[in-house]
Amino acid sequence: MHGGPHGPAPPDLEELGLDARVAAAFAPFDESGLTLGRVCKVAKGAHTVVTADGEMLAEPSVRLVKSVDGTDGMPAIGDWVALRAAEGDAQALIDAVLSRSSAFVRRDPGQSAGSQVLAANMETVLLAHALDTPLNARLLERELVLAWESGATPVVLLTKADLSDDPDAVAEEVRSLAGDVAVHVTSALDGSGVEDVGAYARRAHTIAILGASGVGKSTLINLLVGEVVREVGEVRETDGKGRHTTVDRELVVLPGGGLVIDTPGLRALALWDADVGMERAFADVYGLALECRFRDCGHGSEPGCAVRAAVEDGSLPERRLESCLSLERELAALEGARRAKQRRGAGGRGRGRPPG
Ligand SMILES: Nc1nc2c(ncn2[C@@H]2O[C@H](COP(=O)(O)OP(=O)(O)OP(=O)(O)O)[C@@H](O)[C@H]2O)c(=O)[nH]1
Ligand SMILES: [Mg+2]
Ligand SMILES: [Zn+2]
Repeated sequence: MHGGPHGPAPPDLEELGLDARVAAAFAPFDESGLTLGRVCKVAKGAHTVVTADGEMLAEPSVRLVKSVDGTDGMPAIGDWVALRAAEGDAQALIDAVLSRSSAFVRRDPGQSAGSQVLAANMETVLLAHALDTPLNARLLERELVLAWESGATPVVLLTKADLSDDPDAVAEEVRSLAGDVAVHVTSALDGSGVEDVGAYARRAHTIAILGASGVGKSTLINLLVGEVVREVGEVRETDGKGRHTTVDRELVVLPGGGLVIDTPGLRALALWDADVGMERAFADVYGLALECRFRDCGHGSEPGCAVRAAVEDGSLPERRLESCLSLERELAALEGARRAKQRRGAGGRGRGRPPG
């Protein structure tokens, strides 16, 4: 983590977001003599945790690894954790991950039916898209679903305004699929819009910036801090694939006292649990579905389908319905994969829940 310009004062955990909720979650661990800390860096699987005594390297304890089911119980950037102090040269051990106020979770690309927390305990999730390429609306829709599901408030950032002829047109396009989510247009070249983004990182509040590689996440963080604390990519022709500059996750302290999480560029964003997120992100579709004659209407050829009627009269873009149905199918497939995994777990090694 990068501190302010005033040298190594002992960290004030309240400045880092410690509040009554976290304190209450930590209380039982406090009684067992554990130390409270916040994960401020995750690099190649190594965790750095900031405590009232300063920063230290820490690794998940065997107890934690054994007790969590899947990866989303493992410590992620922004997590509050209970630490067991190191003995000798050993690293401190993370014994528990405290319950999260919010978490941006995707399906783990490396695991068939596991999940992965990309950032935790933030008030705002900034979804960054660059204006030098056409808007990837399908990706933005996914991001919005998971951002709403996270429990934090989504905000859309359109970066590189200097490379676009008509940022307003793209902002309009975003509004058409993001509902009443705030949209901000920024340019690192002249700094426009940056202050508005910084306003989300009020003292002790955490914001997380997510988006594809090369959209300018780290550049924006450097502008917010006022100095280069995060490496940024070279200027290059866009090849559509992006070259990943940021490979670690870091919680950066801003001069005004807020916190911002920088993450590596997203390559894939498969859905994880997202019922709440779907209802928020597709409130237009679900609102119409309430008027369908059949409660289980699939919005196909059923009679009395209010959603189809809205597509036909032009009030609901067909593309929007297609996105919603396709994400619903993805969630159904995920549910199937999870059930299959549970069955495998329940057989063979006998770790499943007892019957009944
Ligand atoms: N013209 C222009 N270039 C920008 C702007 N913001 C960022 N860039 C450039 O875009 C490139 C990528 O910026 P980064 O900040 O490294 O992007 P990132 O989103 O952090 O990328 P990853 O770390 O790979 O995920 C760099 O060359 C930046 O200088 C902007 O507003 N305008
Ligand atoms: Mg970066
Ligand atoms: Zn219907």
